[in-house]
Amino acid sequence: MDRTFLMIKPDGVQRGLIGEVIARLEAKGLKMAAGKFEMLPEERVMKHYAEHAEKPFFPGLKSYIMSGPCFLMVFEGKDVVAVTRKMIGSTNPAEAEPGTIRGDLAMEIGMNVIHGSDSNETAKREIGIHFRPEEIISYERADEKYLY
Ligand code: RTP
Ligand code: MG
Repeated sequence: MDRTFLMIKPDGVQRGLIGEVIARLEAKGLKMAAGKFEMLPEERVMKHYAEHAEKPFFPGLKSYIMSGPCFLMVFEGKDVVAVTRKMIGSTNPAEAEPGTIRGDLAMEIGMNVIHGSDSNETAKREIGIHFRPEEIISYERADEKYLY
């Protein structure tokens, strides 16, 4: 089964949107396989955002992502990376379509509620940065036949 790494960023947590975001993902037919609430240590932020380390927005991004707790998740489902990227919407919430998480719930690029892996390869890397194998749990949901 495909997996992705999703993370509700500090603005999403502080605005009380954890439940709203998880509700959308569950209602879609995706399954949570891991979840935890924590302040990200600097070492994992540097690894997670390595591709952006030299970008001008990186210092702001780093201090924002470490400014409060995040809610980190692994979700499973058929084509879960593509499906969740579509549900999340464009990086800049001003350009994100209505109906998407960013399109409905956010206003600016620096505070766009949620992160989602952008490929299967990235997902594998990001899950490895943030979760130990034993934190990812296999279990049955009552509505398993409606999950893909
Ligand atoms: P994410 O990685 O958080 O899911 O977002 P993304 O793929 O849509 O965007 P990405 O290009 O990977 O950028 C990562 C995060 O950096 C912040 N950013 N700020 N000020 C800027 O121009 C700028 N560009 C990117 C955003 O918070 C973005 O989600
Ligand atoms: Mg990205």
